[in-house]
Amino acid sequence: MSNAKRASGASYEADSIQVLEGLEAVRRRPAMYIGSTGPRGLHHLIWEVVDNAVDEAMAGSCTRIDVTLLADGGVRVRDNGRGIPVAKHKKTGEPAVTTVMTTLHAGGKFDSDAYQVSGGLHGVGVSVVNALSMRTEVQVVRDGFLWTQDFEYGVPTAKLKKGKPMKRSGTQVTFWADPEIFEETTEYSAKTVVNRLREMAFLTKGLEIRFRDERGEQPVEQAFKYSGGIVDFVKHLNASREPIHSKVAYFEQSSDEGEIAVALQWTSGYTETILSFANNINTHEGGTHEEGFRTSLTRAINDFARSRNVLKEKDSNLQGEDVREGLTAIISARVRQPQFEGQTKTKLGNTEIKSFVTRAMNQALPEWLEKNPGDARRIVDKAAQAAKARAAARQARDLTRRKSLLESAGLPGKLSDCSSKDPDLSELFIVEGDSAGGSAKQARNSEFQAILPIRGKIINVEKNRLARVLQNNEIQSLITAIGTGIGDEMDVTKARYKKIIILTDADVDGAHIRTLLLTFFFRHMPDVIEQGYVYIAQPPLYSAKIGTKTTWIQNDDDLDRFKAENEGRKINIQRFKGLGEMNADELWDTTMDPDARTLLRVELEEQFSAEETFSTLMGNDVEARRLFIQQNAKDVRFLDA
Ligand code: 0RA
Repeated sequence: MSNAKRASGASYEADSIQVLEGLEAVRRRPAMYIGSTGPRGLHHLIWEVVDNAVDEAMAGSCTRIDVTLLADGGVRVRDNGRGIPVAKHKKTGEPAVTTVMTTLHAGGKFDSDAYQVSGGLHGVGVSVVNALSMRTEVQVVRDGFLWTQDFEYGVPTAKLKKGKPMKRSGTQVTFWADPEIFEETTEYSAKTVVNRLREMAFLTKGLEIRFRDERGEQPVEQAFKYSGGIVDFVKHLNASREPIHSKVAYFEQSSDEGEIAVALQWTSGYTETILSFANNINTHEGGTHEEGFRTSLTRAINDFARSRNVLKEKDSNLQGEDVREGLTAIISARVRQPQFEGQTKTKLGNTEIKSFVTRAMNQALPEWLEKNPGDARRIVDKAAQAAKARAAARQARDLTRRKSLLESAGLPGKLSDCSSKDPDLSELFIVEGDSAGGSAKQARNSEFQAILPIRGKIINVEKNRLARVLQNNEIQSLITAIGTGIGDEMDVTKARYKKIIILTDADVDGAHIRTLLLTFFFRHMPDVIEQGYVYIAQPPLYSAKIGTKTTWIQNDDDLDRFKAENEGRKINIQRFKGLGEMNADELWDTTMDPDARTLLRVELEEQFSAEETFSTLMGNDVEARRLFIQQNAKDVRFLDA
């Protein structure tokens, strides 16, 4: 049923055609507003309302948020903020709350000073939640009274009602997602909600967020409140680790560009856990705030190491990865007009933020190191050890490489292996199609890059028994080439490559093959994903030629930018349809050269259980599938920075 049709039955105010058009647009293309209509999009409804409440907290007007999953499938979000204004809205002549609930993009605050989330999928406004719900009830306490209004499919069923006198203020939004939009499921995952609420509480110091799940036999409750904010976040992440200094380092600074807060603590382990956020959005793909932080950190630790003679004059600098070994850090930036870029719009693009963060950290980090010389010494010693270990590992690898050069029997015929036998250095490109495989083979650096062409669609491991799967030639080659074995017997330390790179065309078929491969890895070689060995190559979509100079362009946004930058010049733009259209040199320059390429690392998201994710992935929803692949990929360009 169309929105307009529903409105004629449900609305007292079907005259507001503009409203209907806005809501109709949301209902027609929900994925444009909330990313997908799968589980991720469904949960997005909750985030949208909670984000608004958290904005109130950041404005200093809200101390508590309650999120309840109701037994009947609805969600209630209540806050003690200022309450959505109820006075007449100048433009629409109706109560502001009605406008906020029914007008696209009017959902945000009216003041422009706030650090609002724009771009990305957040910040689209509560009207989107309303439009995609079969029913919504809003209660506002403001100006001394309770105010209520109900909606169906985004359309008011009656005017805003003034209720009894009430003190204080706040907003309560209760909504029931429309199962005709969320066809796959309207069931929320408590785990997903709890994780996000906890994260929000960490990021908003002092804010109390309570969760209640009333869907089971017994209600389940959890409350989050962290007076230490991101310092507590770091402690939480390090709870099962062994810190090498007791106090979490914390820095914050604000300026015209925005605000930055960083908390960090090193542990005796080897993993690096750096989580970054911009306006409370997890910037999985990193960006300028993270870059600025990394640059400063490497520099500060090196400077300190030199000043204390841990590094002698002849020693080369500690590398970023040495410095970050065992580090747990949270970077939280607030930016007035955030630009979210990247495959999943989770990469902060504001260039002014990089220099702002670098400036702030270049001052704060050395100060902290000087003030805490004992801690600083342990940190620097650890980094120096990491650097030594790195050098020693390389030597050991070189030895084994020479030894095992002779032992390459039993490998699949289609594999063009690399000469290196050192997994740390070796890369396996799994390439779609024989012709692209041929180009890749020509293009590669055969020292460390192996090529395995995959022909056609590989078998769907979700839909076939293992025995059958194992008869498949492509799968056999894959298993032998990688060397870990599969299932219970898999031994990830036997991996012959620590980069397994999927290189497929940037079209639907390519995406499908990539999905099949990822599913195979997930089901039968989960450790290679967990270890972070699996990557997705990023061949360019366009080449742009000005005179004799060719620029490779990854996506439409970049293309627009390039056009704008070169206005007035004659540009010859070519869109690649597939890998086959690129010659070997082009493939090397754009996609395979470690110095120039961008790889996306595939990571399983913690928020959704893996089972859930893969059922989405292998369902029929192509949109949701594409989202998984992109959203679980991490831009690894900066890992080496
Ligand atoms: C518009 C303006 C103001 C607040 C809000 C909307 C608001 C929206 C939501 C959604 C959930 N909880 C909310 N709380 C507030 C600013 C109000 C003012 O300036 O007084």
